[in-house]
Amino acid sequence: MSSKIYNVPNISCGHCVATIERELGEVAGVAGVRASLDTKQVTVDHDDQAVLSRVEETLKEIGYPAAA
Ligand SMILES: [Cu+2]
Repeated sequence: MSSKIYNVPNISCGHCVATIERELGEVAGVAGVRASLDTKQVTVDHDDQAVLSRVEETLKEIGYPAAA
């Protein structure tokens, strides 16, 4: 199991956190998601690096793109 941390500047309230955790939780291959309002970071647990491109696409689609 590996974890990847994304900086997501658009996180502005608890609703954002809930949306991100729900939507990324549905991405195939994602083992766990934790989003933080305080740090504006999203931590994604995964077994396979290939999952991360789908995670990044999903973040864009739902309006929370990861900072470069
Ligand atoms: Cu919000």
